[in-house]
Amino acid sequence: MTTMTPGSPKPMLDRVRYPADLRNFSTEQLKQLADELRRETIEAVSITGGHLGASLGVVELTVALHHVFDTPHDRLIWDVGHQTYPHKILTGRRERIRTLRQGGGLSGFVRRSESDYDAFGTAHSSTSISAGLGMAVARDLKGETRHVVCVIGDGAMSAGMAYEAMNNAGAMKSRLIVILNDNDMSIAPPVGAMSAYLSRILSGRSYTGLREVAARMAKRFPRPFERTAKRAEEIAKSILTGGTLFELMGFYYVGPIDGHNLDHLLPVLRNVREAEDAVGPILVHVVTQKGKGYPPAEKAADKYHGVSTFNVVTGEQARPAAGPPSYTKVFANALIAEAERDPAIVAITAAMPAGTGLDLFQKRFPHRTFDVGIAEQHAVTFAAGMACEGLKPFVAIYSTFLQRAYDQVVHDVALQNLPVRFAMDRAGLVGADGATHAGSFDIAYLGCVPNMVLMAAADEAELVHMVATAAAHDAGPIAFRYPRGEGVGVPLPERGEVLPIGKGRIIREGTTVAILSYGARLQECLKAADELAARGLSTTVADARFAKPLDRALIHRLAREHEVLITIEEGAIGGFGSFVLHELAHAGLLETGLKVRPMVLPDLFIDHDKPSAQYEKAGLNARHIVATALAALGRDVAAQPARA
Ligand SMILES: Cc1ncc(C[n+]2csc(CCOP(=O)(O)OP(=O)(O)O)c2C)c(N)n1
Repeated sequence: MTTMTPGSPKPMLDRVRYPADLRNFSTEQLKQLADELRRETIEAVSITGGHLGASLGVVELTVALHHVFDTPHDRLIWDVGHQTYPHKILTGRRERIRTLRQGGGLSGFVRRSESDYDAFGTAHSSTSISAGLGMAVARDLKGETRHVVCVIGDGAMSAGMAYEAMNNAGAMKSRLIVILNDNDMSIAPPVGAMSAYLSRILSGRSYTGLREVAARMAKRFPRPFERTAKRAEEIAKSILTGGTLFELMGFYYVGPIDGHNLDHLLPVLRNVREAEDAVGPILVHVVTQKGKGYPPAEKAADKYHGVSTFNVVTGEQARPAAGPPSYTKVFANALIAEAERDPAIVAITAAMPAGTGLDLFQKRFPHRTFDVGIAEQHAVTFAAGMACEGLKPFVAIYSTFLQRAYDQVVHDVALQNLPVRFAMDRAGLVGADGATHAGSFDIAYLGCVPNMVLMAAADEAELVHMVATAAAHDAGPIAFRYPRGEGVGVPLPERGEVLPIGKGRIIREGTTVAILSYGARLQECLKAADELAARGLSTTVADARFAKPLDRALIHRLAREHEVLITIEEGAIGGFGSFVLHELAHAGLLETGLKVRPMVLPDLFIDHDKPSAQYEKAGLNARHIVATALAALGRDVAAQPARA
């Protein structure tokens, strides 16, 4: 167990700038290095916040992989990539590790643009085996010799993509090494038959000793390797069972192995490296502990999956100052209130019960909550099936993860006009998680699908109404989006009102400039209206509420009665503003001299940073709205707005 004295010396780690520096270390030196690396990781994350638990679970594995394999020539692919802080420290990024997830600093995930050691960019899960197989095939076609190693967690292994890739790799008999990092945790406890299967393998016996693994490998591997293995280890009597599923898929299964024991890990990985040529794809089942070596993490229910900054000695995390409740919490409470009244309401999450607030719903309605694992595609079609039978499913999902289930939304839900409700959290920019987690595209990708109704909450009270509206809407699919973080502090209604479908609302009346907001930039619009008023420009502010169907009467009125019409949304081009332009064009309202200015997220992936800095970069703050209005009117503009 690591004793935590912040800033204590790390002589072995000081000798490592790149993995080449640790290749000649002895096992004892590697053990010390692992201990120091764990401390360095804890100290860094205490300053930055981030995904600590997963990183602590792979410290020894990271050291062993970089010791045994010739990275970056050998390709090391981390699934999700949230466990790579130790990998970053060992691959030339130690000096920058305290900039993790900060503006201009290191990403909290894996990025090809950040380092040659980051073989494949990740953050959304379960892609590693597919990408690794692609690299293995490229290697073979090009006549190269490198190894390809994928590290995938038991949670990530619950997604269909992982099986699609294994199915393909097994059939191709490709030379590929998959390390299954089994810590018996996803973000929440893992769910499903795969998790039960892995537990069964483990419960049948204790960790496989090195001898047993070697014996088993010797038995199955071809002659030259058999001799080496025999020399190295005496043959154990019994061949182990377990891993059958992987073997049926064409993988050679090795394990389970204690992933914190370098005496076991190193020789097994060496053997696997040498034997790979002869046996095709190999799955090494490594057992680790999330949060390993840091008592506060080991004790925490979520094993410190994601933490804010914390005190290294006590493990106490910084708490944000008490403010308005988060949108996530408001959503969960509103859904619970609706479900109290309507027994047909059920809720579905794809491995994100806490992130989506469904942990609260689950406490109240355990039998009406369904965590399907990291399986967004399945979640959507599963909900479609429920809707066929008269249930009222709410799929609570981050906008970015719904991307994965697009065909299911189109083909299984919308085309059959099934009343599935999509509660899309993390709509828009998300701060430290960065571009991979931003909800930028849902307005565009859902807005073009027939039968969909789309809403966006301007504040947390609106969100309560939208939950009620979605619950009442049985005519077809409906989706509502709301941002990450806390609400704006408006009073919450006692009970959600069912909103008239396709109707917006005027918040403030004016005559010259009209700002039509879709979603939570409304507060910035109101600030902008104040500033414009201070410059003598009378401004109307409206909240569209719906992107589909559009409130055509409202749009026509704003177009006819103002000189400038600005639309604003926290989404990419192709969304609400595009729909409004389309409407205006067909209504002949673009020929009237009206100046229309759609404001959207710029056409770039916005890196991790503080949300305020991200909005500044996106050009979606009050001052940008003001500048856009002034520019449209040909007035002097101090600040130029960012454009898509
Ligand atoms: C497609 C997708 N859905 C959901 C998530 C959110 N998510 C991030 S990590 C994680 C759990 C991963 O569990 P596991 O693979 O076991 O890794 P561990 O954190 O336990 O090391 C989830 C659900 C994601 N990154 N990608």
